[in-house]
Amino acid sequence: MHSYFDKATLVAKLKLTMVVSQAEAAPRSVFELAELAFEGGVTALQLREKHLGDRDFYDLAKKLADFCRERGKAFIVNDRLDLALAVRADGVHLGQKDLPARVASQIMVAKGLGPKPILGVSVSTVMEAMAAKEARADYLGVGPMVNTLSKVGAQVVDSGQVRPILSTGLVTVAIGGIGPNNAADYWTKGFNCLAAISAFTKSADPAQTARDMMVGAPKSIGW
Ligand code: TZP
Ligand code: MG
Repeated sequence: MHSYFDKATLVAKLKLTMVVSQAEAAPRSVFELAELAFEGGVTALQLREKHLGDRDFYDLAKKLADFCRERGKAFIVNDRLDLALAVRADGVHLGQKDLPARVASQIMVAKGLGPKPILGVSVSTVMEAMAAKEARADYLGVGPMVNTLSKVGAQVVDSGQVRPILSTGLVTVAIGGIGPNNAADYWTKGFNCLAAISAFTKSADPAQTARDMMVGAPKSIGW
């Protein structure tokens, strides 16, 4: 564990994460959608914008960071360590093609940046999971668990990789094709946290979706 938080606290923070962009949230705003999802028990918001200019990204991230802080929810920025630091987000989430996690860790512990923010890394194999651990990641975003329109073309996690990935000892967040109908399966498999895009963005009642996805979640992490 390398972030400011211990494992149990990190699990509580990321327990049910809504990942979202403005386009995916439409016709709602990200703020409207987040308010509904938070009401149902979503604990964290990850902003995942792929096509915004830097200034627009910064302005949105800054507002969302304040919005989440006021509501006691974690705020994670996808892809952009610089913007995560600039808006004092709780953390950054990096993929296999983003800034290497090892480099992000070095930057984050550099003098003057305060407590190290949470570092999450997307993985789909145990090799990637081991490398993320070596690079001092705090949690693993494991997915896609099944094919999903939200990340077309991504390699689905082989079922045989799940157990060894869970054994790395890092906090695990399952993602990809997860919603109210199958969330309980992932709690049963032993993931600490779940994350989703379309389950929330396409829901007529995101608060109820969040409640439904929490059914079967373990009360404690058993560490
Ligand atoms: N990383 C792995 S799968 C995925 C991301 C960002 C997309 C998840 O979207 P959905 O709609 O919850 O399947
Ligand atoms: Mg990325």
